[in-house]
Amino acid sequence: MSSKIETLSGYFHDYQKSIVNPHRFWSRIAENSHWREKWTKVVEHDFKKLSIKWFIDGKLNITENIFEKNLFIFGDKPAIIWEANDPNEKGVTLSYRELFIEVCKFSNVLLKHGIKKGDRVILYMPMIPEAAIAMLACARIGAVHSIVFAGFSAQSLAERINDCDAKMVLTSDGNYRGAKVIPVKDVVDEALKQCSSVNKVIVVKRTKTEVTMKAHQDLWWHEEISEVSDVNIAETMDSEDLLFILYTSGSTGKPKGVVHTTGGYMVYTKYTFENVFQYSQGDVYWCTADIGWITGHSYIIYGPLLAGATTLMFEGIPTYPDAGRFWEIVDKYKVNQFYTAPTAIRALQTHGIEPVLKHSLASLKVLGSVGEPINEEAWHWYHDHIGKGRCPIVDTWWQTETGGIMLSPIAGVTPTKPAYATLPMPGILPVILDNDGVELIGNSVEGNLCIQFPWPSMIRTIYGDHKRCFETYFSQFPGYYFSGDGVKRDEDGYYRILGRVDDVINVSGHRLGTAEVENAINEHPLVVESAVVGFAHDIKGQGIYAYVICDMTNRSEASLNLEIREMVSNMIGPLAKPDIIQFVPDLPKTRSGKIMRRILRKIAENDTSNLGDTSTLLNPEVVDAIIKSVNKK
Ligand code: 7RM
Repeated sequence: MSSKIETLSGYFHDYQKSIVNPHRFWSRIAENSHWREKWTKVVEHDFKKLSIKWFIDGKLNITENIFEKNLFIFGDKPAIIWEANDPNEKGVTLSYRELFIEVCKFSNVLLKHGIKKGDRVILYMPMIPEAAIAMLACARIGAVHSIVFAGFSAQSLAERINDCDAKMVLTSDGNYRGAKVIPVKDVVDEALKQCSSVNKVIVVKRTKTEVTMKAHQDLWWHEEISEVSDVNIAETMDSEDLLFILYTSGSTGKPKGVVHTTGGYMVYTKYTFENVFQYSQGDVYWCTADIGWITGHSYIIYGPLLAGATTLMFEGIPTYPDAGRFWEIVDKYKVNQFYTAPTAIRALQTHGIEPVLKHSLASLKVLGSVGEPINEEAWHWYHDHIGKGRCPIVDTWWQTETGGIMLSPIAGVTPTKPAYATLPMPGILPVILDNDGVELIGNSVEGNLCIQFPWPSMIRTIYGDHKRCFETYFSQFPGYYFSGDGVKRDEDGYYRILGRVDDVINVSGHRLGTAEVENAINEHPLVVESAVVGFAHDIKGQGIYAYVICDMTNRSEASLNLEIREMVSNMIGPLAKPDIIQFVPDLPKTRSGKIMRRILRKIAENDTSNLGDTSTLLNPEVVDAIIKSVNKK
């Protein structure tokens, strides 16, 4: 059966079928993949005890579905087109056959160093082909990859390594980011001082940055790869065997290791990739995310490669050497589908349309948006100046936990509306609940976005903490998956995401927990207490506003400000640096000792005319003091 949606009535038809009989619907879609042994049952779930299983007893290997299954058809077709940070450096194109050989070789390297099915391997790598090769090699031998975005600090890297007890780390000597070279191997060295589980580090030579190679531990990628066979037989995986762990921030505590398993993730990322972007054979598809985020996993690597697509991978940043770089690349490779984040669009918007007009962009057919709400102004700019009014925009709402796209237009099929993620993908049953858990039926309602029925690529657990998974996503509204986002269903039944309803902030499409940032700030020896909230930021979507109680004796605000920002950068990474630090005498607290963030959010947004009910505050006078200290600035 072809699973391609081609018309709006076809979409409604498939949606209906998927809801009436999900077993039959997903079975038909999964049949398009290659299974070594077929599943005996499509899905079994219990959101109350938290057990979710898809394609039960199915046996497969996801890389066999990328390579062996496709080689006869796509062998010489480009799988990955890689564009370097420096526009003058020659790029690399790997055909499906060439990529397959590299993946087999690196699989053999992993095996040679004792990595077995189920072992965890951390990737802390730049956007280079070796990162894709490493991911796929892990999947091929059944090792569980956990990619840590290479902008995270040594401290964050160490926490993740220790949380999943990783045996190996894959990295590079350095990382090119625009005009900068970041010494990533040094960060790994620093992190490993706190980790005992890792016994091998494999290093790709990328920037020729000087590094120290520790005897019996550190190995060069190019040396390792030259000594192994290019034949590798893929490991047999159960549908529910772990494929990867990806850490993400929540409203409390340390980042959580979101677990995705093999069969369901494969079926869902392929299906959504093909449909949302309406990929046709021969098209060149480009997603600008980093593989350190879920978007990179599902829609640079797995979804596109499972679909036999040509996927472009870009090492650099949108503004290097200038603000026309994205558009230059679109023209250079005749990109047909382009998928990016609103923050990138807004940042480029500030450079005006000159850099855009230098390029034709005639190859573009579909534009995508992901990571945060896209404001109407950015939507129109993207639509008019990049898409020249002829490319549909797919505003795709989903999460690390959902594994794949949940709400989105189907390109060219679903009529779009600025800032709306429009309608659910087939198989997805969104419901809107009020704060008491009552379902809001019908149109023109808003509330908490929950999902009522499981879908193949959903989170299975949090690594090492199943209870936390249940508590975070399935306990607030029993029987549902709770996304943490607010949503509106308008008069046409279209969905618009309103943003997080919890203490997660979204800075340039990157998720951060307010508690995480507070913990980092509190590490400064002079800090007594802090409270962090998000505020509307023109480019980043949300900025970070920190209220800090600090011992200021003999110290200037300016120097403390710098030190605290540095502290956060060291503890988490530069992306978590507060935009504004405000030193305050105290924080507004309820009688039970909880910080009233609602009030702090309003002050950060400069909206102090109506602060709502402050009568439950233990210390209402502090609100005035904080407002005064803002005005003084
Ligand atoms: C894919 C990804 C998830 C959070 C999510 C939302 C926000 C993502 C959209 C969006 C409005 C969108 N995973 N979000 N996509 N908000 N419209 N199209 O970003 O785990 O890193 O973040 O991002 O708040 O809960 S993520």
